[in-house]
Amino acid sequence: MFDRLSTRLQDAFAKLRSKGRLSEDDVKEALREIRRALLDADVHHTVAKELTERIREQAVGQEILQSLTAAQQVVKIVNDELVAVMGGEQAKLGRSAKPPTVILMAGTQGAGKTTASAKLARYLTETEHRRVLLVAADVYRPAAIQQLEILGAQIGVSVFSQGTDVAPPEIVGHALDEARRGGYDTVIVDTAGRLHVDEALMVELEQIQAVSTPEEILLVVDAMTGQDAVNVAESFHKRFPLTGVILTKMDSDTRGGAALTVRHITGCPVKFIGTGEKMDALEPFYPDRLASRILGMGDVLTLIERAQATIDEDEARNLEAKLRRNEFTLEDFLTQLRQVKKLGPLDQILGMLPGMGKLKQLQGDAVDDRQLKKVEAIILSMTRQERLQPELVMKSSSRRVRIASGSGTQVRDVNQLLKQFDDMRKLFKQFSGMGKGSRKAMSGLANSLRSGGGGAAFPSAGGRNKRRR
Ligand SMILES: Nc1nc2c(ncn2[C@@H]2O[C@H](COP(=O)(O)OP(=O)(O)OP(=O)(O)O)[C@@H](O)[C@H]2O)c(=O)[nH]1
Ligand SMILES: [Mg+2]
Repeated sequence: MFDRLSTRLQDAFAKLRSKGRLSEDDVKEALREIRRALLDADVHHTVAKELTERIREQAVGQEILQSLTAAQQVVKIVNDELVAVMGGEQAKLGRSAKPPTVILMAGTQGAGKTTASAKLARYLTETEHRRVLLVAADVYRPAAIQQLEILGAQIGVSVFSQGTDVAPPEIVGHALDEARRGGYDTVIVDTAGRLHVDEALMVELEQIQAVSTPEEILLVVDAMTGQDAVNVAESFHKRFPLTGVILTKMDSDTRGGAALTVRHITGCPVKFIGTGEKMDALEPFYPDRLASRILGMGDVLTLIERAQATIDEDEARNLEAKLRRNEFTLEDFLTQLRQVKKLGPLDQILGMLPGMGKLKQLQGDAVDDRQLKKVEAIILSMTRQERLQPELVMKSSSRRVRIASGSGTQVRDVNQLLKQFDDMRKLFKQFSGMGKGSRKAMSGLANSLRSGGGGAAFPSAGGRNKRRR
């Protein structure tokens, strides 16, 4: 997400920083680079122009140019402007005074409506303890209802459906009755997608709106389609009073333009982003955190929240105690590794740490699932005694040969794992403090990742310095 934009902006800032006191020309040149980087990230040209213009107005003032921290101040201005263009504050979902709160999901074909409906149901259930009823109102695409039912079952949320013979507005009416009867406080309506924003779709959405007076009408758009996503949002919003946008597929190779532009062009806030196919891959959209990710300042807050949600605190505390007593074994190592994996793909995690952008590119695929399996295989090929006392393996080459052949790996993989086990002890020591939300632990983690070469702590399949893509 935003890799290229991020790299280019940071390069522009690095150039500024190297100059000490800045001249007006230095700033202008940096602005040209910033503007080019934005356009290249598929940011709408009027937005790129306005953004750089506003930055220029603030940055070329005499006070800044004469100050010794000019470059830093320019970065701060860019940061603030990025936050502003993305809408400033995080936009929360409303709740109607008279329950149930209805959330209507709309969008073009394949944008990710059904997936986002289910993810949102899960999110609201888990974070706000809402009682959610999902409604299958796509009666056109074969298997659309079944898709929602499968997802609902997966996340433990009820799905209301009436087959394909009842008209969607009627289904929604019945679903509301059901919600009132069943004590559901939130109803999420998954609707059909159309190829284009066409009249039939709009009429149907209007009918659904009339029977359900939704609190939220969320447009789901595919971030990968860049400017198209923005155009879809614009034409939708002209015709229909959207209350928010969900940008999906932010995990794929999107250049980020849509995230930076939608709000400014449509006036409609982005409320969530989808970052993967799994049900937990939905994040509230925080302009400030995203700006800070783009500028390479990390997003420690999101990482901490994710850690709190996924890391088992008791387990973490237990491991932390073991570390303190120096009783950390390869078995614990494996447990920890599995916990870290739960946080998400490593490159995503690294992207949230300050200053990790560059390292991330080097380490991109150092820790994929294959790697985890390899480490698991090696550790599981050891005897329990060996796992508890890695020194036994370190001292004996015959043990290492046996373990390598038992796990289908090379002796050097085993060596590498052992050699790096010590680094990991330090790393995980800081990591396990994270469950309590300590920022200090996070910066410690960032440091040890940096000094220890980050994902290099894991054995790498095809050479550690291989670049991704
Ligand atoms: N990588 C990634 N894939 C996603 C994301 N959201 C949805 N998808 C995938 O996109 C595809 C389409 O998603 P759906 O939820 O079926 O889209 P839809 O808008 O309901 O599609 P129609 O009902 O046919 O209009 C599926 O394969 C999803 O797994 C996301 O955030 N990241
Ligand atoms: Mg669908």
